[in-house]
Parts: sequence; structure tokens; C-alpha cells
Amino acid sequence: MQTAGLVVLYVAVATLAPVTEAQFPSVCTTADHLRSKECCPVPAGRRFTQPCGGPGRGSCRVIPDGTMKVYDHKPNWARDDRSQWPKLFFNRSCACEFPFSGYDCSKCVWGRYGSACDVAKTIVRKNVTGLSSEDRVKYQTYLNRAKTVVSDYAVATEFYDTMVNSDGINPSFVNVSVYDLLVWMHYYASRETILSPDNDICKVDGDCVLDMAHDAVGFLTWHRGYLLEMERLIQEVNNDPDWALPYWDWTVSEQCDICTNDFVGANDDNGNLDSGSAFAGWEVLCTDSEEQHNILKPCDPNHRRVPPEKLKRNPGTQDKGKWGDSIDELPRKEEVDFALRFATFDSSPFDKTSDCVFRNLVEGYADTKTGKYRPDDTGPNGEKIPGAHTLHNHVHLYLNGTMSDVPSSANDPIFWLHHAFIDRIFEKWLRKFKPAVSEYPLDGAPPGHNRDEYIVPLFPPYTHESVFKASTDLGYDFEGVDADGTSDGDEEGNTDLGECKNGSEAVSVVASIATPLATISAIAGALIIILLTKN
Ligand SMILES: *[C@@H]1O[C@H](CO)[C@@H](O)[C@H](O)[C@H]1NC(C)=O
Ligand SMILES: *[C@@H]1O[C@H](CO)[C@@H](O)[C@H](O)[C@H]1NC(C)=O
Ligand SMILES: *[C@@H]1O[C@H](CO)[C@@H](O)[C@H](O)[C@H]1NC(C)=O
Ligand SMILES: *[C@@H]1O[C@H](CO)[C@@H](O)[C@H](O)[C@H]1NC(C)=O
Ligand SMILES: [Cu+2]
Repeated sequence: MQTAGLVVLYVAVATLAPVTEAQFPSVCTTADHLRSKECCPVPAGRRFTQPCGGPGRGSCRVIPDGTMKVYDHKPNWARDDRSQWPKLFFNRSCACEFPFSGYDCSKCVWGRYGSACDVAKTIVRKNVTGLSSEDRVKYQTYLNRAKTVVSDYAVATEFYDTMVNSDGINPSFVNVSVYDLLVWMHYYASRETILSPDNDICKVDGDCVLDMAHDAVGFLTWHRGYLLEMERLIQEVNNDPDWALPYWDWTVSEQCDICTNDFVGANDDNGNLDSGSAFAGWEVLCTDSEEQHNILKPCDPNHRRVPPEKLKRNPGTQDKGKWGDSIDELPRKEEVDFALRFATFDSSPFDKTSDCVFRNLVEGYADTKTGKYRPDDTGPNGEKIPGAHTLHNHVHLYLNGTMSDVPSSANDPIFWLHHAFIDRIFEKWLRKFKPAVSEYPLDGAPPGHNRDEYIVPLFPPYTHESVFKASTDLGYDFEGVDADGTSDGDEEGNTDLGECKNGSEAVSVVASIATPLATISAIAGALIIILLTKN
């Protein structure tokens, strides 16, 4: 009886959640598919008989090259499964005709809905402060459902060369819940360790981890694509195509005003979520630990700790000596306004050391008084002087818990609300400066961050360039942002750029070429984020 009940429940849940987006569709994770390198499923439903739906919907094609950059100077590069994403695994996928999309062309492009994708709709991301209690509860129940409903994407738990080698083909994929899929994706992009940090190569050049989502120019576009996927998944799992991700304006309060049980949850002095809060029972995965980083494998989402590892959050309690005097309070609106004065999106070397550019200010390695990158320093008496941990990074650290380990931070449901606000700041910048696409570097950025490289690990693949445009072209808008990027309460006329002149001391971003120095700083950047998040 009990078994039958479970089966019925599973079927019901599976019907509720027909499709999801991300690593590889489960149907493509068989030995045959890995052998042929083709992932072109026939969409479900009687009317479809051909891969990708056939004429009028989509066809199977060779995946166009991203820039196909080869980072030969990085010894691990050839062994990184994400290099030339996704072509190590698959070189053919569905090309869908407008307005269709998805791995089998059964979905719609951003901004289109309905079974024929003929309903155009712009959803609006709203300020959490103004949400009705009904919408707050929705956030809790919708994410909780995603935490249990099984995704139709499976994730890899081994490196490719362990699965496909001279011994044959042994697919190593596992099914995961929709929410855990998202956590896995963020982790995979940020930190796929190929060699142990103790390995000699790592000791020599520090090149063990390449972050394809942070610490470089792709930070804003990577997270934009990721949030779009998340929003769509939550809509689908909950059968609510009108749902939009809310944003948390953390500048309105010095302390976390949404860390209460009627939203993301209160916590005790040890950083444990209140047992009466909506996410108190959640187990975290892919967290920073010996097992995950030294076993030389991608994160296995089914690897659980005993006792279970739960979400942690302890806002405002972070060590000031380590992170700076302002770390016990949230960033201020003046800092956001300062970043938004910078017309230059990014500059060579397009990483965490870039001075006087919008992206590095928002991401949080540049000082929001001077505009310049500021690393940790040592004072005259050997004391540590914390570097800049501003805006985006500041909020992650301030929350002091799961959110402070950046690679696994998407475990915490507050992640999405924080990043929706970061995306809103990005949107204000896009509407204010209306950049040409050439403002985004074609070359010279760290691996995975260049304009026409694919956003790892989204599948089917799409590029950074494809989301470097107004959100209204991607089917969503923000409450309170008008067409030229202004909103209520914006300062007028202030042109203070700290130590940066004319918006930038930077060279033009167009077609810059990576210098050896850039490479070194990219490596240093990757290392520093590990140190930063490992504490
Ligand atoms: C795709 O991969 C298959 C299997 O390895 C190979 O036979 C084929 O030549 C590849 N096609 C392209 C266009 O790279
Ligand atoms: C969000 O709402 C709060 C409270 O009404 C307000 O103070 C704040 O300015 C709003 N933020 C944005 C970005 O509109
Ligand atoms: C994942 O679930 C699908 C659908 O139930 C199933 O066909 C597939 O074999 C599962 N994959 C793995 C790796 O368990
Ligand atoms: C919070 O910050 C303190 C001081 O840096 C640290 O000791 C503690 O481990 C952090 N984490 C949590 C969950 O409180
Ligand atoms: Cu991130």
C-alpha cells in the first residue's frame, strides 16, 4: 500500500513539473548519447515525432563555436570539463525556431508563454518591502516545492574522462531536485577543482580553480542568465507563469529586514535558522569542505553529511578585523549611486583588479569611495587591513553563514532576492548608458567570461552577449526603474568619481588582449575568492 502511494505521489509531482533547465537533460545522459555527442530529444507529446519538434519548431544542429578560446597557458585547462562548454559532452543540440526554446524546443523564448508560445508577457520584479503577505508565503511555498520536485536535468558527479575513456562509457549522472540543480550549477561554474590544492601544479601557479561566474567581467551576465533560468523553473514547478522574482533592496535598512519568519527566516545567536521558519529543514549541498574540494570530483548533490548540514545565517556578526569596519551593517545607497556613475562597464584585465569600472564596483572588489580595486594589506605593525568588500560581496559576507561561501551560496533562498537587486542595479546601468555590445569584451577576459563564450553550465548554451541588453528584451522589468534607468530617490547631478577621472582611467575595453599580468591577476583573483570564502 505504502509503495503504491509513493508511486502515485511521484507521478503527480512529475506531471506538475514537466520541464526544467540546466546541466544535461536526463534523457541525454545515457552511454549512447555520450558516444554520439548528440542531445536532440523528441519533445514529449503525441504530436511530436521528430527530434527538436521538426519543421516549424526546431532541428538538430552542430553547436556553433563559442569563441573556442584555448587557454594553453593554464595547465589544467585541457582537463577542465567546462572548457569550450558544452562541446566536450555534446556537439549537437536543438536549434529552435522563434519563438521556441529549450533543449527539445518545447519551451518558449524569454517573454513568451503558452503552449504555442504566442502569449507575450513582461513580468515585473518587485520590491520585497511592498509584497503582500500572500506573496511572501508564495516565495516560501514555491521554493519549498522546487526543493523536492525532481528535475528533468541530471547532473554529473564525475569528470568527463572518468565517464568516457578507453575502458568504455560509464555515465555518472544523478537526478536532483529542481532547487538542488540550481545550487549545483552555481557551484559547478564557480569551482570545479581539477587538481587538489596540494598538487604541485596548483602550488606553482595557483591554477586549480577557474571561476566562470565571479571575479571577472561575466559576473553580471552570468547571474542574469542564471536568474532567468531560476525564475522560469519556479514558474514551471508551481504552474504559475506570472510569478516574478522579487528583489531585496538592502540599502533601506542597516540590518537584514527580511530575516524574519514571515520571509526567509529568523536565526539564533549561533546562526541556525529558527525552527519555525520556512527553510529551517533545508539541507545544504556542495558546501565548502574537505570532501568537496579535495576528492577531485564535481560536487555530488546526493552526498549528505551526518548529521545533516543545515542553512546558516547570522547577519551582522561578521568579524570586523577580518572584513572591515562596515561589515556588520548592510551597504548604503550612496555606494550604489557611486557605482552607477561609472560609464565604463569593465576594463582590462576584466577581473577583480579592474579599477574605475562599474562591474568591479557592483561585484565588490573596488572601493566605493575611490573607485579602485583594493586588496588586503598589512599595516605598520603587521596588522591586517581588510581589502574592499563592497556591494555584492559585502552582502554575502554580512550575512555570515551559507551566503558567505560564494560557490555554495545559492543554497540559501535569500540568494535570489539579493541577486535580483544586483540585476536591478545592472539594469539601471544598461538603461542609463545604453552601451554598444562592444562595451563587453570579446577577448582578454578570464576563461568563460568573454562576450561569445557560453554561460557555463547552461544547456542548451547561450552567450554572455545574449543577455547584455535591456531586461525588457528578455521578458522582464523592474518595479521603479524607468526607461533611462532612473528611479525615485535617485541623486541628481552628483558627478564625484572618487579617484577616477572622467568615469574611467581605463583603456578602451574593445578587443583588449590579455597580458601576462592579466593572467597572473586572474589567477590571484581566483585564489583570493577561495581564501575569502573558505574562512
Ligand atoms: C561530434 O562528436 C562526434 C562523436 O565524437 C564526432 O564523430 C563528430 O565528428 C563531432 N562533430 C563535430 C561537428 O565536431
Ligand atoms: C523598496 O521599498 C522601500 C520601502 O518602501 C523603499 O524605501 C525603497 O526605496 C524601495 N527600493 C527601491 C529600489 O525601489
Ligand atoms: C532520472 O529520472 C528519469 C525519469 O524518471 C529516469 O529515466 C532516469 O533514468 C533517471 N536517471 C538517473 C541517473 O537515475
Ligand atoms: C560568523 O562570523 C564569525 C566572526 O567572523 C565567525 O566566527 C562565525 O563562524 C561566522 N559564522 C556563523 C554561521 O556565525
Ligand atoms: Cu554567484
